[in-house]
Parts: sequence; C-alpha cells; structure tokens
Amino acid sequence: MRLPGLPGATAAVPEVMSVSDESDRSMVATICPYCACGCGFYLEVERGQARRIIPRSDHPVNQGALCPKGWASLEMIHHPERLKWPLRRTADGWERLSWQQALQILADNLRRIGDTRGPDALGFLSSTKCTNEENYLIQKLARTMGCANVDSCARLCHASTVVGLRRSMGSCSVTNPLSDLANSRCILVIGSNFAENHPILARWVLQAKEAGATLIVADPRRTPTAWLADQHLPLRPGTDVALLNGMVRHILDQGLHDRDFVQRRTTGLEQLRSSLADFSLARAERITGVSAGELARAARAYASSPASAVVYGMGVTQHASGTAGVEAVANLALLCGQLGRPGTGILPMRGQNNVQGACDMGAMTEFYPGYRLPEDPRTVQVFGAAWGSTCLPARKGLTSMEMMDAALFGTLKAMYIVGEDPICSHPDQSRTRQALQSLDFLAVQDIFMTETAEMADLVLPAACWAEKEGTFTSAERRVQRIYRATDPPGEAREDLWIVSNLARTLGLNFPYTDASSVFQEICRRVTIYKGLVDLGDFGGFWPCLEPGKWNEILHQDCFPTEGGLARFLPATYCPSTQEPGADYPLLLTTGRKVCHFNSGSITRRTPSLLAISDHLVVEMNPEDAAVLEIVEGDRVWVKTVQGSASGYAHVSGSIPAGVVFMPFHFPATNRLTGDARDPISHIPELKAWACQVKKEV
Ligand SMILES: Nc1nc2c(c(=O)[nH]1)N[C@H]1C(S)=C(S)[C@@H](COP(=O)(O)OP(=O)(O)OC[C@H]3O[C@@H](n4cnc5c(=O)[nH]c(N)nc54)[C@H](O)[C@@H]3O)O[C@H]1N2
Ligand SMILES: Nc1nc2c(c(=O)[nH]1)N[C@H]1C(S)=C(S)[C@@H](COP(=O)(O)OP(=O)(O)OC[C@H]3O[C@@H](n4cnc5c(=O)[nH]c(N)nc54)[C@H](O)[C@@H]3O)O[C@H]1N2
Ligand code: SF4
Ligand SMILES: [Mo]
Repeated sequence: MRLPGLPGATAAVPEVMSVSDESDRSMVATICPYCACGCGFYLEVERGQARRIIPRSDHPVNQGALCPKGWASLEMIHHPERLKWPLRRTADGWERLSWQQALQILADNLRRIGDTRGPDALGFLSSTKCTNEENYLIQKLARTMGCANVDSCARLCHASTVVGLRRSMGSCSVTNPLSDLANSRCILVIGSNFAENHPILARWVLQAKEAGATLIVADPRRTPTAWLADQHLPLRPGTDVALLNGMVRHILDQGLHDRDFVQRRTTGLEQLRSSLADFSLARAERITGVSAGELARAARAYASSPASAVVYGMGVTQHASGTAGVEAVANLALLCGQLGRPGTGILPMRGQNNVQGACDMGAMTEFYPGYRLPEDPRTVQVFGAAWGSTCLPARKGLTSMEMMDAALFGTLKAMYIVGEDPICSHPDQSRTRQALQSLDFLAVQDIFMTETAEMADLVLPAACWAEKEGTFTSAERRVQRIYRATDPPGEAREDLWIVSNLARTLGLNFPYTDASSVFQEICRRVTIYKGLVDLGDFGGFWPCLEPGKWNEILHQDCFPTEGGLARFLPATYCPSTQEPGADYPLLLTTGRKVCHFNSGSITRRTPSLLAISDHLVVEMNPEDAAVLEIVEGDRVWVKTVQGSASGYAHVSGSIPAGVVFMPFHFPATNRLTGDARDPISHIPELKAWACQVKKEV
C-alpha cells in the first residue's frame, strides 16, 4: 500500500549518478552520516545494494581520506535489524501496521491530547541525523499545531555555544572553514578530542604543525589529540572558566592584547578587566591544577602568534557553567584580535552530521528557522503568512531537558521523537525512563529499535541517509547535497515522507512534493540560505545572500550585532557542584571513543567497529587502580548518587589520578550522570560527577 504523497520517496536517479552499462553498477555521491566534518564519498551500488565506499579525493574537506566510522557507514544500510514496518505495542508484543493505520494512530493521539490538554502537552524532538528539509518540516509540524516544544540533541551538545557566542558576537557558528586551520600558527584546543571525534580535522592541524604552528591542548586526559600537542594543559574537569580567565588576565597585565582590534571592534573591556581583578595566575593555578608558568606560556603563544585559532568541544560546553565557558573563550579571541582573518577564529566543533543544519532550521525551541526569535512579532508574521497558519507560538517552549521535567510533572502528555535515543543520551537514565513512562503516548521514528523505541507505543521505520535526498550542513557551515543510492528496507520511508503525510493526515498545509521543493522554501524563508539555490558538487557556505557568493571567514569587518561590535562578557567561575568527597572520592567524566558513535544504537550493530571495541570501558589512573586493587580488564562497578553501572577497567597513565572516564556509547553510562544543568542554556552537566569505583567480587 502506498499513501498518496511524495514522489521524493520513489524519485528517479539523480543527475550525479553515473551508471555503467554492463554491470548495473552506479556510483552515488554522498556525505558521511556520522560526524559534522562533512566528508564526501561515493557509494558504489550494484543491483540495488550498496557494496562499497569510495572516498572522494576531490572533496575539499577530506581529500580522499575517511575515518573508521566513515568506512563503516556502509554496514548500517542493509543491516538485518533495520526497522522495516510501522509497529504498535500490544499486550503480547509488537503488532505490524500499515502506514495508513500508523499515521492515523499518531495523528489521532497528537490531536486528542493537543485538543484536550492544549498544544503545550505535546513535545517534539527533531533529529540532527535528518536532513535540513526534514528538520524544517518537523519544526513546522510542531509550530503549526501551536506547540512551541520542539528541540533536538543540540541541547546536549552546543546549547551553551548558541547562547554564549550569540550574546558575545551575534553568531554562534564556526567562524572559519576547517581546512583554514592549516593556516594557523597557534591552535588552542580546549575540551575537544578531535583526533578521535573529528579525525579528518587532525589532517589540517598536522599540516599547520608541519609548517611550524604551536598546538596547545587543554584536556584533563592525555588524549590522542593531546599526544599531538606541543603543550598539554591537564586541567581539573570543570575548571575551564578559571583557566581562560587566568590567561585573559595575564594577557591584559602583560599588554599582549590587540589594542587596535579591541578599540575598533569591541565593547565592554573595562567591565571585563574589573571582573578579573581577583583572577591572578596563582589563583588560576590553584583551581585548575595547571602551573602558572604553563598558563602564562600558553597565553603568550596564543596572544602573540600572527594567526591563532581556538577549537573547543564538549569539555567546555557540557557543564552546569557551560555558557560561562563559551563566553570566556570568546573573550580570549576578541582580546587578542584573533578573528576575521585566515588561520584565526573560534571553532566550536559541532558533532552530528547535521546538527548545524537542525539548528539553522529552527529545531531548537529558542529559534524559528534562520535564528529568528519567536518573541519578535515579525517572526510569527512572516512564517504565519508563509505557512497559512494563525496559531504559531510567539514564545519559546520547553527544551528537551524541560520536556522530561514536564512529563514527570504530568503536564507533557505525548512525545514524537525522531532520530534520537534519549534513554541512552540524556543524563539520569532512571529519571528519563520514568519521564517517558509517564506519557500517555510516545511515538519514536528511527532506523533501528533503540532503547527509547523499546518504550514507545508506536514505532515508525525511517529510511537512512543513503536512501534519501536532501541537504546536510556541516560544522563549517557547508551545505551539501545527499542523493538516494538504494531503496529503504521493507516499508521504511524517508522522514520527509512520514512527516509530510502525518501533517496531511492532521489536515495541515504541507504542499511539498520532494526534498527540493522544501529546500526552495528554505532558500526563500531563511535569509542566511537565500543564495544557496545551486549547491554544485561540494555545496556552499552560509551566510549566502546571492548565488555563488559567500564568506568562508566570518566577522572580517564587523559582527552581526546591533552596531556591529562584539561584547566582552565577564565569565564568572563557579566551582563544580560535584566535589569528590568521602563516599564518592573520584570524579567521573564522560565522552567518546573513535570507533563508536553517541548512543551506539548504530555502531553497536556495526561488526567492523564492534571488532575494535565491544564493551564499556572504565578508564582509570594506575594509582587509583592500585589502591582499589583493580587491574586491567577487571570487571568494575561505578557508582554515583544517581545510579550504578558496570564496565571493564582500562588502567592508563593518560588519565590523571582522581579522574575516571567512561564513553557513553553503551546504555549504562547515563545511569550515572545527573540532571544538573546550565541555568541559561539548559545544557546538562555531563563532564563531572563524583563517583566511586569498586572491583566486582
Ligand atoms: N568517534 C566519535 N566521533 C564523534 C562522536 C562520537 O560519539 N564518536 N560524536 C559527535 C558529537 S555528537 C559531538 S558533540 C562531538 C564531540 O566531540 P568532543 O567535544 O571532542 O567530545 P568529548 O569526547 O565528549 O569531549 C572532549 C574532551 O573533553 C574532555 N573533558 C572532559 N571534561 C573536561 C573539562 O572540564 N574541561 C576540558 N577542557 N576538557 C574536558 C574529555 O577528556 C574529552 O577528551 O563528536 C562528534 N564525533
Ligand atoms: N554521558 C554523556 N551523554 C551524552 C554526551 C556525553 O558526552 N556524555 N553527549 C551528548 C551529545 S553531544 C549528543 S549530540 C547526544 C546524542 O544523542 P542522540 O541524538 O540521542 O544520539 P544518537 O545515537 O546520535 O541518536 C541518533 C538516532 O538517530 C537514528 N537515525 C540515524 N539516521 C536516521 C534517519 O535518517 N532518520 C531517523 N528517523 N533516525 C535516524 C539512529 O539510529 C539513532 O538512534 O548525546 C548526549 N549525551
Ligand atoms: S571524520 Fe566525521 S565525517 Fe569524516 S569520515 Fe569520519 S565520521 Fe565521517
Ligand atoms: Mo553532540
């Protein structure tokens, strides 16, 4: 059975596909579905099956290279466990449904709960794995139902960047292209382990190093990224604001700042200076554990090089003081005038393949598409007219973290979760589980039966990236096309098809025929995408107001703020709430490993990656291990006030004494984290939790 709808789901071969005559073989250009580097490769397709990955040597980002996950992305496409049919939970298990039945059930439940409880009783999570077009439609669906509660995993990742950098310089994206790092003379990396998490970036950093650049890495662990560094600053988790404030104060004291840049392009220096009155290097040393001499050396290298860049990641953003951390990074770059030129810039490294695009498309509750504020009356006017809707919310709704609170509280009654696995990825798993259990209705749309989907009333099977068309926006603001290479398994459908048909079942105005008709609307309604009408082979960068014209380097002459100046924002250091004590003497930090991805719902099903690592490791220092009589490979239990989880010890000198590291690619890790969060951006504290470790007896 086929619903009337989108020809996109059955579209003919796109023009880039070169089909060879004899063997029914074709090569389809695509973009890696894992991280936000946006590497390009071809999928070789034979008789409808994707057989091989061929990296694009002409691609400007990866130049023929791929990391292990890029190579392994082939294995998800024809995976036997892919979801193939819409499923409804019954007392005896899962019942297979037709699409018509499934969409009717979903529409009926959203309508029933929206009508009886009001649209605020609904919650939508959009997916940073989905295309721009799909994100645009998901947020439109929520908002045309009058519901402001639409968010995505950007909340857990760079929500603090979005708030912090926008306040300081009017824009929250990466300022310079990734390849421009090769032009840097000094690269300061804070809380980013790009060698494992954005491996292709390492190639550009190594080019800079070969040309003599200095690499400084601030990370509590001696990560593979830190191995590359000229200087490693092993700060205590949660002390980045102190590290950066100390460096900024030292630069001011020593007169190493760029007076001309500060005078022409910024405001607020005097407030910044007075806020740092008590931030001597000695104090920064006491808080961070990094010696004053090392801090001074790093500050001088960054301030005095002709072109310095800052790369930062989750070590800065995922804290209860994440926004202050981001603002402290911005202060450093502004003070030293290290912006707006080749080799300079701030690179908050976006994580998911399309997290940048999801935010651009309004899949964060604070923004309509194009970062338009809901509170600005013109926003609702413009989109109301475009969508023929009179009920668009003129306010921000609940963040994904607040949706869980509201579900527990009983005010949020239904959720539609597309391409996210909050049971694994949200902090405090038992609380998340309780929240989702409290709902009257939960629908999950994914490519696999995730831990979250297991809890749903309705599960909808989505096509994966290789089975659809559309655009992804990478970390460097590069908007690139993907093409359909194979058919989805069973009855799985593109998210675009599912959402459009759901909207029509609800009686909403969704006149789209395929991804390009949505992209055309995006170019009309989202100013920063206006000129991106023809994306060519390697896409185009936003902001682009006229076809073919864009600035790869932002902020060259002015900042996108009222008045064009950037602002120094005093960043207050708040000690972590999670100080180790008698019961929980160690500090747990969580993050990633190169061969798994996020919740692991895909990579734990990928044989070639499982062959590298198939179990949860608990990394700890030899001193701590010796005290606890733990040796390499022992099964251990980690306990925090939230819960406990077991894993296998990896004893390593690359982690400091007192700190324990666990990746969150296995479901158990987020049993241990709690829901403390940054009050401004609502990003959770995922990087510092007091814990105890015990050997299993
Ligand atoms: N292989 C792989 N690649 C990925 C992903 C994946 O799951 N696996 N996920 C993607 C996503 S969604 C994202 S957001 C990015 C994230 O990429 P990263 O930002 O690199 O991610 P993390 O490993 O979480 O954290 C980076 C580092 O922060 C350090 N850290 C912990 N606490 C602190 C602190 O208080 N201060 C400082 N300065 N550092 C600290 C950790 O030791 C860790 O090495 O990666 C993307 N790429
Ligand atoms: N402890 C701890 N927790 C963390 C973090 C941490 O560092 N430590 N990091 C946080 C960060 S930065 C992030 S980004 C989040 C990630 O949190 P999530 O977004 O929940 O994690 P993913 O595993 O990337 O989930 C994406 C889901 O989308 C599905 N999918 C893939 N392609 C498609 C598609 O085309 N359509 C649909 N419908 N589904 C698709 C996948 O199967 C997968 O289940 O985790 C956060 N959680
Ligand atoms: S660096 Fe990122 S985009 Fe490139 S192949 Fe690896 S996971 Fe894919
Ligand atoms: Mo992320």
